[in-house]
Amino acid sequence: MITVKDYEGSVKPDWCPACGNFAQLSAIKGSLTELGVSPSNAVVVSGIGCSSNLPEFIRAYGFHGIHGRSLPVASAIKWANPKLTVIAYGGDGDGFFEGTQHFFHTAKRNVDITYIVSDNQVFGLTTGQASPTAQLGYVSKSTPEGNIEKPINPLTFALAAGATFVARGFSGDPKHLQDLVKKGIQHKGFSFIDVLSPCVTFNKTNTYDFFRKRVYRYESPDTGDFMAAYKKCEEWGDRIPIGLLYESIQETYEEKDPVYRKGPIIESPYRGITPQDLQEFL
Ligand SMILES: Cc1ncc(C[n+]2csc(CCOP(=O)(O)OP(=O)(O)O)c2C)c(N)n1
Ligand SMILES: [Mg+2]
Repeated sequence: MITVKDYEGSVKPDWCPACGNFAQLSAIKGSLTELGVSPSNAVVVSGIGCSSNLPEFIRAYGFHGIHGRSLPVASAIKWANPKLTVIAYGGDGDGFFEGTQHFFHTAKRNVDITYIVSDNQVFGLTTGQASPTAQLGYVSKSTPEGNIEKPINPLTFALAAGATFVARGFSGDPKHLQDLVKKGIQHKGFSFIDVLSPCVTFNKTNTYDFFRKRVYRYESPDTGDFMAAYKKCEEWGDRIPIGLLYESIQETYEEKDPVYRKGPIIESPYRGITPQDLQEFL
């Protein structure tokens, strides 16, 4: 039987005490355990940022890549070996700035992976500059007179791109978050979970208290209703819904791709290709 202990790594997280990333690490470990996935069948792929250091802190396969590029790597791993449970993980800067195009296209392709974003509304690792989700007026080193750019909404962005599972969690509600991560992993297709995750060091506006006053658990009466989901995802202000906001079961990229349908790379006869074969081919 798999237990959370099986996922305990020897490297301890170096995040600031009370960083929202701890709840996400715990939700990922807890979900994989609950689903009975063994660490040898789990892969966590990240980009660059405080949050993106997460693969080091979990005893599973990991790939700590380059900024904004977790999704193409995660897709390729899934395509090579579909038996693996693949989770892409990173920050709001990583996903919605440096990696925007990958986010959009991976959602559109409906690759069967789970994408979790630690959305702290800042570039944390580089000491708190305004990120694409930073609120208007947010004062930082990069915006000393306040952010003049309207923040993007990652949820409506994901919906517009064609994501088939769109959810929002909150690091201050770890049980609920773990349930969302579990559902995301179980979903067949691309699942996106944006996690409101306070950066306790640099973001003095969007704190745990800020969110606790506003966040409420929302249960959609019909998660398949796209327009209703879009409207709900736009709700932001005094009240901020968390939960599974949209889900639709559609064919995945893997199911549609004509070459892939003949079998994944792991089962390909060409796996045993020798250097001599390669020379001949060239
Ligand atoms: C291509 C590239 N551009 C910029 C950087 C510098 N950089 C490193 S981390 C980071 C911000 C990370 O922010 P986010 O993804 O939100 O993660 P957080 O640290 O907030 O968890 C930036 C801009 C980089 N490493 N590579
Ligand atoms: Mg960030």
